[in-house]
Amino acid sequence: LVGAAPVAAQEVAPQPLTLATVKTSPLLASADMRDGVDLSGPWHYSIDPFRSGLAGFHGEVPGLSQQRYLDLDVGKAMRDDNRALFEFDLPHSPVTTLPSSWLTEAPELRHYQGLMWYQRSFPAPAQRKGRSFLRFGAANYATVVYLNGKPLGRHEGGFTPFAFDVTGLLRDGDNQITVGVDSQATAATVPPPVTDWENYGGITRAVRLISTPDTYVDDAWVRMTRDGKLAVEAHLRGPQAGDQPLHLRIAKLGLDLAGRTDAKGNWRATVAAPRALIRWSPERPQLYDVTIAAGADTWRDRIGFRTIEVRGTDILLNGKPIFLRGISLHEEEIGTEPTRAITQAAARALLGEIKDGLHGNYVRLSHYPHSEVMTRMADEMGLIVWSEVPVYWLVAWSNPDTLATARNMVAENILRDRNRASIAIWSVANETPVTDARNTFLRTLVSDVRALDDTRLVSAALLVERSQGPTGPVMTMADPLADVLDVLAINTYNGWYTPDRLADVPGISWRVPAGKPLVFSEFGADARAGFHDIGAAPQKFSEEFQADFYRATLAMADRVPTLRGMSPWILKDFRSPRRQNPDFQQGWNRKGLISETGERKQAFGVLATYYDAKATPPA
Ligand code: GCB
Repeated sequence: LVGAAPVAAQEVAPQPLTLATVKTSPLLASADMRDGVDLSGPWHYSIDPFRSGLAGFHGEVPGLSQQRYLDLDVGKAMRDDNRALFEFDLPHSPVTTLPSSWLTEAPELRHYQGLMWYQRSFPAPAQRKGRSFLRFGAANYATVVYLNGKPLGRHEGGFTPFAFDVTGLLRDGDNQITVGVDSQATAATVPPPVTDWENYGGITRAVRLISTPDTYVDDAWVRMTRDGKLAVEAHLRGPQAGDQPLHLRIAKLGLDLAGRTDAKGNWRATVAAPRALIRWSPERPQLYDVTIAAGADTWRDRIGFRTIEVRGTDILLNGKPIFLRGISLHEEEIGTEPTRAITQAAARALLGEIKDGLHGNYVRLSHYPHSEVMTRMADEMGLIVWSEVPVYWLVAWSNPDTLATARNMVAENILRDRNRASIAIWSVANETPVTDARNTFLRTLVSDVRALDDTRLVSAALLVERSQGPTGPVMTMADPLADVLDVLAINTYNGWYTPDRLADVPGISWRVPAGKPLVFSEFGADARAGFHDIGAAPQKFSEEFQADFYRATLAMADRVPTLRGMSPWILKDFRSPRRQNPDFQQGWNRKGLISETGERKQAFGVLATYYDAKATPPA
């Protein structure tokens, strides 16, 4: 067979697809509060390891950026001519339930890194008015989307939302959506190929068909400013966006603020905070129903109001110094076969372990933006959040495409979540060895964060150097990025990855910049739940060793004068292909304080007791 296209009856000249970014695509802030049809449920899927559905028959034009687009409306084409050759017959392919990783359906695909096709059909809502959007909560990692065989565009990044305006493209009755998701990380992606977590390729968050009036509120940010006022910024899109009257209302506070957009559809206003306003805090996570009415559209959200700032070495929440009693968390539900499908129940169970079990007030959502289900749950349950992008270990610092990808991720994450009171810290990176190229890259991200959000703190989890001083080990932070961060953060594993004896850990000295608050963004040790060693010096991987490690590290922490919080590594054992010790790990990183099924290890109690004492200072 020579020169025939495998999928398409017709050949179309190669043409680049539009990349969906915050600049090219609708933002649909607070999209989860909008009317729409949830396309979760059964979808057909088909593996495509050679990416033939995107390339020519002989493999020409690889990669998503320059693909030729093909008529993927295979079902229709088959009906028209059943003699045609179609290698991919999605309507007859196996079915999986989305959102989730493909390994939900096919556990043998756990380590498959490549392209997967998904397809389903759905009826367009009858009597459609206004605009329709297809919005993806997240698909990991690179995505190309077709509606009724026509390409809508592509997206890069596995953890942030993107949307396409499909108003003119829906047809009455059945519509067909086809999605190609490529999970393959490369030297240029964010994160790069080597990480310490499971990649979970797939459509991992909800896909929704969202409807709005013709002119709608595309972006809105309602917040408390650093000086305690309420401020709104809104952006309208559509034919009536310019010079449009609108109202911000918070009924419970009796607030009704009228305004008008400028010629470009933008509105900004600030008012004094109503006296009755109760500020959001972990102890009292007060949220308010907020609306912005603009023409036929009403934008909604539930928002808490608080201030977060740094003064000297203190972190102040609502003007009062706070100690962040936290833990780190991967996006994995509790259970033997997690697939990164975070439901409200899963988020509640995980955050409940932190809030009620550990007496915590803080969570580090590592190492990438978690589902909006999770950040909303943190708002509701009262947990302060560290939110992070997957700029992890060694990304291609000198590659301008990689920088562009990371910058867009930062923007997508912030624009999705800047109405969440729980989020206090935006982090731009995790454990990135210092080089000039890395410093330039990360400084760009820090200034992007500040331009998008001047009400929160900026941080990054940094590395430190260990040396031997006259009285014991010395840990030194010598990272020029520290100058541009509000909160310094350090990952430290003395006694686990270092030769230190646990008995010496409390005596370790710390040399960190003196004028800023410091948090330990990580520390931890592996333990297999149920493995005990009650000897005088317990061995690694035992619950006793992990508990001793926590005791020693907490004693060390108590001696660091600028320490203002911590998020040890990690709440729950999580899947990692790097962790193959056959006796203890079996594919899991065992640094959890609970096992994958939720069993609490001894160290859980050690941290819970420590946090309880911090939460209730002696009278
Ligand atoms: C780290 C990384 C984290 C790893 C952890 C570990 O420093 O930030 O992603 O999982 O150590 O367990 O080694």
